[in-house]
Amino acid sequence: MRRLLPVLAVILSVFFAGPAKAETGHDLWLRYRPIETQHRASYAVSQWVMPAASPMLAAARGELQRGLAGMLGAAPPQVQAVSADGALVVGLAASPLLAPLALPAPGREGYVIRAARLNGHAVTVIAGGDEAGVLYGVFAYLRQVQARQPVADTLSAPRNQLRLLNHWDNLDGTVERGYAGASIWNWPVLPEHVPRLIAGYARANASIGINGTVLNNVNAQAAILTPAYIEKAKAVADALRPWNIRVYLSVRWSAPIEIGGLTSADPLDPAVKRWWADKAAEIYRAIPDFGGFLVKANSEGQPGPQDYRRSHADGANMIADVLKPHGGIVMWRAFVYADDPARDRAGAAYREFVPLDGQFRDNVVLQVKNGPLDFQPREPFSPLLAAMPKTPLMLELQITKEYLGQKTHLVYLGAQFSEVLQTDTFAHGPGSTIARIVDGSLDGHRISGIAGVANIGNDADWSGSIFNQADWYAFGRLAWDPGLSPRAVAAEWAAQTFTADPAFTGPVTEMMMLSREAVVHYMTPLGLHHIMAHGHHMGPAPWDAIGPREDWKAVYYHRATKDGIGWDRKASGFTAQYKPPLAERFADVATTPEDYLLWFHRLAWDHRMPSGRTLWEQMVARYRQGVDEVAAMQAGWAKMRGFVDAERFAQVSDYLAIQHREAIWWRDACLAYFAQFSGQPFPKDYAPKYPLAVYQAMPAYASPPP
Ligand code: GCW
Repeated sequence: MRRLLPVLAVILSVFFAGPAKAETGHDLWLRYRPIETQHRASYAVSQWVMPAASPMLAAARGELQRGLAGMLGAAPPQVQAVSADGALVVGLAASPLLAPLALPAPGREGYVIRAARLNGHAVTVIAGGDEAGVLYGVFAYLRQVQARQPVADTLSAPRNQLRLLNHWDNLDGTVERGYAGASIWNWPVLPEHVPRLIAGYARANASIGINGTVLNNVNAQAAILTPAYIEKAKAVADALRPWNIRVYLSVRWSAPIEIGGLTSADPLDPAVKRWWADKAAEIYRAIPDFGGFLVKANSEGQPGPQDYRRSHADGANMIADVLKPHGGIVMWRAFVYADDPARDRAGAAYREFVPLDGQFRDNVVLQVKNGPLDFQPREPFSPLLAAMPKTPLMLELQITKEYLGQKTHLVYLGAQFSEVLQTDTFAHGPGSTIARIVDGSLDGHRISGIAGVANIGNDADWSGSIFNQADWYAFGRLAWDPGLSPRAVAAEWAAQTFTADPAFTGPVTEMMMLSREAVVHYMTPLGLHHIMAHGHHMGPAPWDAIGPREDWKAVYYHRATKDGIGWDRKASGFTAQYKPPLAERFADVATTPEDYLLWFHRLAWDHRMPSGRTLWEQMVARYRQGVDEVAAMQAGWAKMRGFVDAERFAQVSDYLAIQHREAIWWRDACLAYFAQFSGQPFPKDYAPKYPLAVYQAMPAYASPPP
C-alpha cells in the first residue's frame, strides 16, 4: 500500500487539478492561473488597499481580489492604510489616498500604474482618472501579471471614446452571421431573470476596454422599442453598468408606423418627430445613461427617410434632435448601395454621403465599414473615410467571420484590424491614417469611435472557437489603442489564454500572424473579392450568377472571360474617389499593390507579373500557397500539445483540419472555375482533384473530400 500511495497521489492530482477539468474555454483570457515559482518574487503583494464606494469600484475590487487569489494562491490581506513594503494601492487619482503622490493626470477612463512610496513604504499604485479608469487600471495590472510581463509604469487613456460591440442579435434568439450559438440576451427570461452569462460578458468586455454595446441587429425589428423590450433592455443595462458598459439599440425606421399607429415615418412630419421624442424620453426614464440609436436605413431593403424623398441627413438629424436633450447620439450607417448597380456598387456609399458632409447635427456619427464593399478577406479602404472631414466617422469592423471561414477557420483578425487602422488615406496629406480619422484627431471631432460586429453567442467558449476569442480580444485592445502592434496583442492574448511560456507564445503568435495572409491566399488572392457562395457566404462559388440583384452575384465582381479577369475601376470612376496620390496609384497597374490588383484592374490572363509569372500562374501559386500555409499552421500547432489542455488542444487541431480541407476546396474550386477562361495549363505537379461540376454541385456547408 505504501508503494501505491505516490501513484494514488498522482492519479488524484491529475483528477482534481487542471488537466482533468473539462476545459471549454469559457474562462477566456481571464484565467488567473497560479504564478510559477520562478516568477513569484516579481509579483509579490504583501497587502492591498482599495476603497470601493460605488458599484463600479466594487466590481474592480472584486476582480482584483479574484485575480490576486488565483495567481498568488490566496489574496493577500486587504488593509485600510499601507503598513508594509510591497503593497498594492488602488483608487481614484484625485482621492485623498493618492493625491499626495501627484501622479500624472490619467484623464477620462485613463489610468496610471506606477511604483511609488507611500507612508515610507514601497508600493505599486493603480490610479484611475475616474471610476472607469480604476476598473481599466485593475484589468491592465492583472493583464501584465497574467502575461508574466514586468509590471511597468504605465499611463494610458483610450484613443477612441466609443468602443462598441454591435450585436446582430434578433429578438427570436438567432444571430445574423453568428457562428457561436444563440443570442446571449435570452430575451424571454428578461427582465425578471438576468442570466449570469450577461455579467460574465460585461466583465470580459471591461477587461479589454469595451464601453458600449448595441443589443440588437441593425436589420432591426420595431418591437425592440415596445415597453416590454425597453424593460428587458433596462435589465441588461443594469447588469452592464458596473462594468462601464452602456446600452444602445438599433432602430427600425418605420417603427412609428409599425408600433406607433402612425401612417408615415417621414422625418419632417411633426407627428413622427413627436413619436420619436416620446420614445426617447420613455427609454431614458428606464435607462438614464442610455447611449443612443444605431440606424441602418435605405439599405438592403430596410426602410428609411428616402422612402419619403428625404436625405440621410434629414433622417439622422431628426433622430439626433430628439436624443440631444438626453445626451444621446445617433450612429447612422453608411453601408448603403441603393443606387444602380450598373454604376459599381463599390462607389455607392461615397456617392450618397459625400454631398451631405457638413449637414449633420453634432451628435450624429456616420458608421463606415472598413472596406467599400463588405468585410471581404482583404479590401482597399473605403474612400468615404477620407472624404467627410466635417463629419465624425466611426469605423465598423466585423469580428464575426462572415466571409472568413465562419466558425472554424483560424484567422487572426487583429492583424486585419491593425492593417486597416494604420492605412494612410492621405485625406490631408501623408499621415492621415484611418486611426486618426476615427479617433477624431485629424479633423478635430468631439465624437470618436470604433464598432465591431460581435462574434459572441451562448456557445461554451463564447465565440465559436478558442481562437475566435482572440479576435474579440484584439478588437477591444485596438479600439483602446490603435497603435498597439497586432503581434504584441496576439502574444498577450495567447499568454493569458494558454501559457506565457515563450516557447509557446512565440510560435503561436507567428501562426496567428500568418493566418491573416493565408486566408486571403486560399480564398481571394490578387484582389479578388465577393466570390463566395450566395446567401450564407460559406465556401467558394465564383460561378454564382443567381439572385435578384446583379451586385449580389460573384460574376459581377470578378468578370472573368477568356479575355481577362478583374474590374477596371478607373473606368468605373471608383479610383477617383481616393485622394492623391492614391487615386493615381490605384489607377495604374504598375503601382497597384498585388493585394488589390484585380480589385482595381482588368487584366489579360497572360499579363506579366513582377515575379515573371503570368497572371494565371501567379493566381495558381497564391492559391497553393494559402493551402500550404494552413498546413504549416497545422504542423506548428501539433508541436504545442505539451502546453495546452487536451480539450482546447483538440478543438484547435480539429478546426485546423477543417480549415485545411476547406482551403483545398477554395483553391481547387476557384482554380477549376477560372481555368476555363485562362487558356493556360495547370503546373505539372498540380490540378484540382475533381472536375468543376463536382464543386458546383456541392450542397451548402459541404465540401468535397480532399
Ligand atoms: O454583409 C452584409 C451581411 C448582412 C448584414 C449587412 C449589413 C446585418 O451579409 O447580413 O446585415 O451586411 O452590414 O447591414
